[in-house]
Amino acid sequence: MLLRYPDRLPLTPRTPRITLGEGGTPLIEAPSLAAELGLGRLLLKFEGLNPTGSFKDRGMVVAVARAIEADSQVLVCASTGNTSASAAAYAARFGLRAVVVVPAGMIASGKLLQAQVCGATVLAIRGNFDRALQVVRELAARHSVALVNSLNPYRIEGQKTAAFEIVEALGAAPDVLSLPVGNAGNITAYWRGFREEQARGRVSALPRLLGVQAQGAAPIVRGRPVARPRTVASAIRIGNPASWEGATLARDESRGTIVAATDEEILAAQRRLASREGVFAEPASAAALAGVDRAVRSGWIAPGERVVLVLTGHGLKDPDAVRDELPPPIPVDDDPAGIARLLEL
Ligand code: AN7
Repeated sequence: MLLRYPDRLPLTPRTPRITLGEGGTPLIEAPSLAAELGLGRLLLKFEGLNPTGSFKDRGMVVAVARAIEADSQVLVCASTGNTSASAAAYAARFGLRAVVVVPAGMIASGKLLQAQVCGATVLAIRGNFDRALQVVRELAARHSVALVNSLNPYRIEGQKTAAFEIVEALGAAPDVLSLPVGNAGNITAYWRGFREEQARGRVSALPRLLGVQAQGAAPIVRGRPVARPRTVASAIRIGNPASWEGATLARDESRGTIVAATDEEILAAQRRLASREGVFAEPASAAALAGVDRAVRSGWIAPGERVVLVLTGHGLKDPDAVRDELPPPIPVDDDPAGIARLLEL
């Protein structure tokens, strides 16, 4: 990504052009869901296909490159899971130490394993993500470590490249771009990316942004912080987003909206994406579809519009979120004739 967009990212001649192969994710046509929802087109920007399985790699690579350039030895972040997996991977590959602070017992099993297997120091605090973020901010203010949360401006800069890719693929911006909102860095980044495309004359019309929070963790929808955020979508279990202002600016300038989806709607959307389109995204990502479903029903999205869903993370990161919802495998004898009868072939 640093090689692909050197003049559109905050790099200096001394910034190492590192990569784990992030970016360049596919924009996948979702014809069944488009027909069901009455949309002109529905496309899935599948960010789960980044090297650590989430969009975080786009910003992490820039933040880590600049940290290396500044001679930092230690990366620090608070995380609901994906940021820690990404920081751990880039630290492992590029010879840095990673220290990640997570809310104890609150992060998806796959994400925790990713950080551990890459050799990060994983610290679990009693308290939620918002508290973990306060802790690492204080740590970074007092010690010489590189903070790689999205408060780090290089993270947002890297993440905006996803908007460039969507414009390249479509030759225009979609009518609506839907994405989950947690700490609100990504919605801020997409808006910046689309605005930059407009400034370069690549698009005339900009998309309306549809941000989706989980009902139990919807501070922006409610207009005030949520002290004890709760949702099955652990990635976006955030009560006081760091980029709150960026999100409301993106919403208002794009004539967009930020809505809440219930856990039930999120899990149903996750199953629907997988069973109709074969794309397995984590619950937070599926919130983007739950939001579109609501917006279609309320009339905020008109029939025939062209919509892009940002699927921010891979479903395999969080098997526990779906396991209980699924029927178990059917036990059978190793007998082809019996199996054929069972299947009514
Ligand atoms: C899959 O990893 O905050 O609104 O610490 O992992 O930019 O925060 C993750 C957030 C959406 C929300 N989807 O993005 C973290 C973390 C997935 C995520 C979000 C996250 P932001």
